[in-house]
Amino acid sequence: MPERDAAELLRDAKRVVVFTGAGMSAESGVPTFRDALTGLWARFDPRTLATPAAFAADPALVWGWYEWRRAEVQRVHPNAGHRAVATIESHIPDTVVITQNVDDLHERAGSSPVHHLHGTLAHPYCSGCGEPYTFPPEIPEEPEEGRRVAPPSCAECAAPVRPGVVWFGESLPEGQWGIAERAAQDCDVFLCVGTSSVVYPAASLIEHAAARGAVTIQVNPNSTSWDDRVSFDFRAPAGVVLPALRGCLAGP
Ligand code: BV8
Ligand code: ZN
Repeated sequence: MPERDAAELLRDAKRVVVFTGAGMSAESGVPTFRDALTGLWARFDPRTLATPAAFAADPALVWGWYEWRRAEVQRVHPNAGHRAVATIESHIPDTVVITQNVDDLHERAGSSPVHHLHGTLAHPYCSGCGEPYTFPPEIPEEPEEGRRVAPPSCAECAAPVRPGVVWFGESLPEGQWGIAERAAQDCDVFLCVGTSSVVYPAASLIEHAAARGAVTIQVNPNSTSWDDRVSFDFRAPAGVVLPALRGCLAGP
């Protein structure tokens, strides 16, 4: 039974990487990058909106999009998949959680630290001088269809504050990328959950792990370019497979 074999390998692993993408948060109600945008952003491709050029061209449109996503993330909750990751971490101390997601659902499920390769919605900063910006405490009220929201101005230099995420064409946070690359090269088991594996350099991590002979486990209800290259390919939602794997960890 593949789950048991994969779980046995997971249970005997010393160093584990859990690498996640938008699919990890799908069962919490956070749309993936595959899901068409709605409302004000329906006519945009997220890959064009998540760029410095889009922010320069129309800061209120882009800031409004991120405020809408931030409000949504604060409305939803971690799912069974997020919770299973946190439990796997408690069973296997040398587990490194690496995500492409800008939400804080892994942290809210108890995972720590979580290495965000593409930044987070929680840490905006000034687009001019880089000064960190602290959001007011209240949860943003964003209309379902979204709206333009002028970004706040930096207290230091008055330049517009930008979302604390990595946009296309921008380099990844060096520290986080270094940790991720080393972990992928050193792991025994690489769990790849809810990602289409198309955005680089993040998508190269599984290549590092596979090249080093790690056991690679894909969890995705849909096909990706890794289907016939991984050790185990679980074609099902994260919220189903990860609790099953965690369940096997407890041992007979
Ligand atoms: C850079 C933050 C250069 C913002 C994001 C090599 C080859 C080709 C292109 C490139 C290359 N190297 C660089 C590029 C360009 C580009 C890139 O990769 N383009 C792609 C599109 C071809 N990369 C970059 O621009 C990167 N920067 O290279 O800089 C540089 C170098 C030096 C100096 C200066 C510059 C930066 C990329 C980061 C961009 N920011 N996010 C924001 O969120 O708004 S990327 C963003 O999109 C996400 O973070 C994520 O990474 C990606 C979406 O992918 P996924 O997470 O996989 O989600 P997706 O929706 O695609 O798929 C969801 C999956 O889940 C599906 O497979 C689905 O089946 C599955 N699923 C659904 N439900 C479930 C599920 N799975 C499990 N359970 C379920 N229930
Ligand atoms: Zn500034």
